Amino acid sequence: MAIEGLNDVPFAIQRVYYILGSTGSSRGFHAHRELEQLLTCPVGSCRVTLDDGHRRRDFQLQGPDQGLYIGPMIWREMHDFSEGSLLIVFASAWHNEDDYIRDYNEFRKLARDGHGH
Ligand code: T46
Repeated sequence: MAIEGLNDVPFAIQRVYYILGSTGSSRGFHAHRELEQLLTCPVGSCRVTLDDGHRRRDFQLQGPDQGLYIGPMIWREMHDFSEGSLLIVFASAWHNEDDYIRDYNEFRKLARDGHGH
């Protein structure tokens, strides 16, 4: 699998990390103010819930031909990892805790007021 920044994804890739999934674990539960990411689950599967402050939608990720782009100010949760699954994430910036919004009520207010950035 090959991913090219500014070609396959609409941003320059500055960081890559992966999450090894195990049954029963959930991750995420936050939004990013500015970060852009592409998620792909080339091995196994997981379900990603996205929320823009107005509505929620679930995406099932399974296989290397699927990628999920997540722009700024989107709440994300990852659920239902299959045992031994591999979620690879390509990100537009280095890790920065200041970019996180970890409180859902704060996120929803900012998103609805359009003041996230
Ligand atoms: C996201 C979803 C899809 C680092 O030090 N460097 C890193 O690059 C990352 C990703 C994390 N960390 C540390 C920060 C925390 O102490 O690892 C710990 C767990 O991070 P976080 O709570 O962000 O983990 P996840 O798995 O809930 O979320 C991750 C990404 O961090 C996040 O940006 O959108 O995957």
